[in-house]
Amino acid sequence: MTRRPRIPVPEDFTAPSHSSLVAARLGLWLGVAFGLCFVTGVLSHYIQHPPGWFTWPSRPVNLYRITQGTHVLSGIAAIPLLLAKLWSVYPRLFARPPVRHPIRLSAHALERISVLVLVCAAFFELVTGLFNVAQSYPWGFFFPAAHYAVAWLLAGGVLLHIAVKLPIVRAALNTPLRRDDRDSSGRRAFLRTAAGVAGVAVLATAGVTVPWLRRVSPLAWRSATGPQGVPINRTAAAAHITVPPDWRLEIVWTGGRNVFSLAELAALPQRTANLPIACVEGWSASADWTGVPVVDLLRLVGAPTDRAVRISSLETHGLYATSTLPATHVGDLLTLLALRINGEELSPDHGYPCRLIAPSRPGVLQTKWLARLEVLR
Ligand SMILES: Nc1nc2c(c(=O)[nH]1)N[C@H]1C(S)=C(S)[C@@H](COP(=O)(O)O)O[C@H]1N2
Ligand SMILES: [Mo]
Repeated sequence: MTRRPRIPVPEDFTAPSHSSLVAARLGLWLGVAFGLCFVTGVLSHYIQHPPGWFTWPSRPVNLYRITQGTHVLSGIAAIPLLLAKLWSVYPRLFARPPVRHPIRLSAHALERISVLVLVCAAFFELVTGLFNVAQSYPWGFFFPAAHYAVAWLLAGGVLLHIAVKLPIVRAALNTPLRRDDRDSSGRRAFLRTAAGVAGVAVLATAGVTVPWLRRVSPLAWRSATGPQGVPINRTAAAAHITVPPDWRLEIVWTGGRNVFSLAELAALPQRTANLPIACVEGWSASADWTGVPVVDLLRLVGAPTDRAVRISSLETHGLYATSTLPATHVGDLLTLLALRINGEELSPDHGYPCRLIAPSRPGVLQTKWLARLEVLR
């Protein structure tokens, strides 16, 4: 007798990994990882594009380094957790809609569509984020804008999904996975493996930003190397920088203007501070920077010190040719017009003759090759 092949139903999948007890726990972990990733990501976006009500403190100096490190590492942890979760729940794909009941049928279809959107958005965020950490942009769209927009879609999808599944999740989380029970020990083993892989993935990446993990992190190639002890994202050659022999730093404010040569800046009282470059891509590295505090220079020329300052570089093109220094950072004595790094004159790639370095600020805003400061009204 030949058996007719039959489309499976969810009940056919009896492995412990497919239990709702497992799916709910993975969902909880994934929710924590996505939550951390979302909050730190939105923060990073607001720091770079501040709405009127938003202020970001300049202390502790490593604050942005920590929030952006958390962003990258929670995203990394989410990748194995998402794969484990999809493995756990894929038998649900074989659930048949209750065909005869039109309202239940459309509810079923809507739930399916929302899960599809959720999974696609999650993959999009994790994959584009991962490529960004690897500093590879094999696509035609502008990464930050797309990554930010899809984050909101994902957040909405996650909240809707949690709301729909809440009763199942509650019951599952209230059911302990007992050691003495065979099914439970299979479920525990699957969860332990998922958590273990997530932990290894985090350790393999954490060296990009945690100095003492650098040696165990194969992915920390970025932060471990670089001239004068700090990596370079964009070289002077790539940015087409030629420093004119009569270079001057220009300072402009309402009712005034002043210029300083490099020798004049170097003759002013200098301050040295240990501050990190914390790139949005996740790598970060600290150095001892020496230079003139922005606030000292503004005071010296008689410009206001309680306003935001527009920073322009010698670069004529490029997304990072200019940046805005918020008033909080302008007033911080550790916000430096740096002339030296780790006791040496800045190399051309690090921003010679003068670069901005401010505490708790994304790397993209630490403008190199300065030309002009403009105190905004
Ligand atoms: N003018 C200018 N400044 C810039 C950039 C740039 O492209 N142009 N890149 C920024 C980025 S993305 C980072 S992470 C830091 C890197 O600084 P470093 O090369 O000194 O390590 O510089 C920032 N300053
Ligand atoms: Mo960066």
